[in-house]
Amino acid sequence: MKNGNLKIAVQKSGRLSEKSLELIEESGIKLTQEGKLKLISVGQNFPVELLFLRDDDIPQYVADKVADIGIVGENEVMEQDKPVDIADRLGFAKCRLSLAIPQDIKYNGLTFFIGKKIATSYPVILEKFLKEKKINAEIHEISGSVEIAPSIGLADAIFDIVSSGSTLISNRLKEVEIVTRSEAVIISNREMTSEKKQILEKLLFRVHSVLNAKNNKYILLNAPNGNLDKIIQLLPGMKSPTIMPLAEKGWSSLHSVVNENDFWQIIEKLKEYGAQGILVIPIEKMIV
Ligand code: PRT
Ligand code: ZN
Repeated sequence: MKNGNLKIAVQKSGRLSEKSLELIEESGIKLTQEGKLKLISVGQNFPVELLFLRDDDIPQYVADKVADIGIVGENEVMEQDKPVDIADRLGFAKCRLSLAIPQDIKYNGLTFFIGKKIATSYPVILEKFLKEKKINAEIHEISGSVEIAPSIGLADAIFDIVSSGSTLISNRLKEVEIVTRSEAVIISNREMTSEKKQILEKLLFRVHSVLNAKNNKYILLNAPNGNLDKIIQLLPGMKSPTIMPLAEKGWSSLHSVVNENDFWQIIEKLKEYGAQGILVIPIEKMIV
């Protein structure tokens, strides 16, 4: 183990673990062990070392330089408020932190919460929000199963992570206010050596090319020459689309890159403009 390795804290087991390791591996980094059973894993072809920890501990460990960077939910970063920087947003483990109340109780705005008891595992985020909104409520901190608090008479409302919303529904609760949103982020220590900063930059470059590739698709199609102009407008690509004449007169083959978000809309238009033989191919890496 070299001292100069960039130490990356990742969640040992939980919602972030698999995607965190996948991202590192897709960035071309080969790790020594099948991570999960071990406490540490080392990059064989890139100077990193992975530390497997509980997600709650990651912001503190990064602030204390036990790890140089970490992959963690933004909610933990906000809650713990440690002196770390957010180096990148990763687009997975997306969720929201919301206030919810029993389904059968009428809700008419934030003033509902005045004088009420709210159960949560995120007291810091909630307190900040209530203060900002000048709502005086009682925060009851509990560490797990927050969603059952109203039904057992422990609280009038809850403040918790919501993703699909099914946990709320099965506990007869309704989401009434979205306080903030969260996704997995890379956090970094604020006093890294220039050597480590360089490794981080290289890593972030790779991570971007993986994330860009996930968000884009390579598209090939045949188009009637009469509509090429309109189709080019639709498919700007990375610079502009590649166009090659087909053996069949009056037709061209066109290659480009499209963003996942606009994908179906673009396909519908392409069909309208007479495109045929449309092939869509995943991209493994995308360097922009
Ligand atoms: O053991 P360790 O402390 O490491 O893990 P943990 O149990 O504290 O965390 P884990 O693995 O459950 O979650 C890690 C991170 O994933 C969180 O900090 C969030 O950033 C993110 N995340 C994304 C979620 C969810 N979605 C999520 N749905 N974390 C928790 N949930 C829970 C939520 O608490 C609620 O009980 O799922 C339930 C709601 O889900 P829906 O789909 O029913 O709405
Ligand atoms: Zn945790």
